[in-house]
Amino acid sequence: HPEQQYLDLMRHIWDHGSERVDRTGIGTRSVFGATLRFDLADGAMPLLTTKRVYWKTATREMLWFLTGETNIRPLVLQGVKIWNEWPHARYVEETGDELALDDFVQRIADDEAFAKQWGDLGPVYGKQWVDWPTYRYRKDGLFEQGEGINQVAQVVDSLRNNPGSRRHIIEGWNVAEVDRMALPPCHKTYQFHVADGRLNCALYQRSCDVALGLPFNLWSAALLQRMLAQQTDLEPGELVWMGGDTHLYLNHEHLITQQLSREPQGSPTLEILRRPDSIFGYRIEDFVVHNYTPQAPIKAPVAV
Ligand code: DHF
Ligand code: TMP
Repeated sequence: HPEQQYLDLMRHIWDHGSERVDRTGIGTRSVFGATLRFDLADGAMPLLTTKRVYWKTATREMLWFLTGETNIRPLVLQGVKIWNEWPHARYVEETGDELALDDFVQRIADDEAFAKQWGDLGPVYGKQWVDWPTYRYRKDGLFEQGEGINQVAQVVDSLRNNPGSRRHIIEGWNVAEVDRMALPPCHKTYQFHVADGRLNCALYQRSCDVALGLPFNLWSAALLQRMLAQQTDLEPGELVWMGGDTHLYLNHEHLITQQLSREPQGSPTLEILRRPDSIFGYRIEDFVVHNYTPQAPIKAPVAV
């Protein structure tokens, strides 16, 4: 079963990873460099069955990236909670107001001006993907802002018009702006590749929370690949995931023990019900998952 790769990676890190102190203070066991491969033929998706993965949440996040949005408010209004901790931490730190997370999130939902001031993550994925900033010199020697670059639109264009290219890349790591991001991009580089009428995708993830982040990241990468394949009339090919610092947090032991005691079951597939006019035209209702009968969810705290 393809999911066995994930479970083997988890077991390997837990048994043999180097224990190290990390930014969050929780501590991790970590290996450097890991690869997973998934064949997306016939609708197959890397959706874990050994615990329930909230693929609709991950899908909403992906659609939010594609809008170029970096404020959590649209996610909050859809009930998506996965980015709430980071603006909340910044709010508490900068104001000294010990507002509880739930109250902070409620205020983001209710108060647009508050959300504008405190809900933004900085120029993260969405911004870099569809509006990478450019600058140009004016005649008088001063800089002015040029037009933003839509990397996603450019990749659709290059896949259609120059499929043999080795430059189909979407990059999140804007060196000049990383210090203004709430979290510098983890899934930082996507490269696409066309061979034999199939669209392959490689994702390089510089830092990977294997228990909480990776199940989402695998789904999302495959989803993006499927949408791009549909838009460019290619068959979905292989997803190659590569991790840099690939780790398990020490406070995830209960999740790890429980998940490693389970066996993968069934092969979920994704159906896309409609073909929108553009890569930016997808809606949550367009996606249906078949054959997904996961085992119970396993909750674990996210390291902030
Ligand atoms: N920080 C850390 N330490 N790990 C992450 O995975 C992570 N991911 C981020 C931002 N910062 C991060 C964005 N993605 C969850 C999943 C993905 C995600 C953030 C959080 C998460 O908590 N998942 C839970 C609950 C899902 C839900 O409530 O919908 C899970 O059980 O999958
Ligand atoms: P770092 O910036 O210090 O590497 O911390 C980021 C943490 O978030 C790290 O544990 C990796 C994790 N992460 C994922 O695994 N996937 C994601 O998509 C995101 C945003 C974060």
